Amino acid sequence: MEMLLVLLLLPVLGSCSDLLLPLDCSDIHNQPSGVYTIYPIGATSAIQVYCDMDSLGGKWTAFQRRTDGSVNFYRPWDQYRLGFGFAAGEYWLGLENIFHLTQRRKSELLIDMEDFEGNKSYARYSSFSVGSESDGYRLHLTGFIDGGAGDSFKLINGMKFSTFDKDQDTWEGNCARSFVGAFWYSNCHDANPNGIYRWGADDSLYAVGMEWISWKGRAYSLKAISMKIRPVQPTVTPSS
Ligand SMILES: [Ca+2]
Repeated sequence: MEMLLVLLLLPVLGSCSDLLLPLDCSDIHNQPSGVYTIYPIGATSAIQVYCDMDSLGGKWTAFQRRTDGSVNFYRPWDQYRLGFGFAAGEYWLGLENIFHLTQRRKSELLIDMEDFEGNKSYARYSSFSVGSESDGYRLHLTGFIDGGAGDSFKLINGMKFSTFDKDQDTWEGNCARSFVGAFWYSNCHDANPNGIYRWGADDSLYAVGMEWISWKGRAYSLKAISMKIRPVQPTVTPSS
């Protein structure tokens, strides 16, 4: 009888587990930092991401991660739209995924960074979202909270995303091409997280490195930087 009950319940249990697919890292409970599979756009959208379960309470979904210069970030629009790299190393999650994640859940943003002397710092914003592709993946960012790095994202609120082959910045030139990256450039930047990976202090080419100027200036390329989001009010899973 018990066996029969279990068999009868199996289809129900199966459909329940579909509903519990993690949308982002905040749906993954009591696990260490590392690579997990999330489903930002439903059951057929499985994608691997790095979840930071340690910083400031954890549950952060990294959508950008630079650690060692192993992945080339100077890429065209289509690749920034869909994502590239490796969740265990360096990657960009893709603008379409970031759009869906931040539309479905009101999110905050954390930018963690590290220099080559082992110093760490961060900046945090209490509200972060990205618009649709038809609006150029326009960024909405407010509520700066200083973690020692200062605010180098002052210029990016309201900007559209630009790559070397899609100039949507507010400068007469092409910021992505001139500063060898891809970002929500304005006229052009105070931070270049997707710029060239260089090894610390280097002023040979102006502002092309992975900079965060309010912490290390324009002639210093960071050792590591990561941009992460978390729902402002994490979804509470009803206990059974
Ligand atoms: Ca331009």
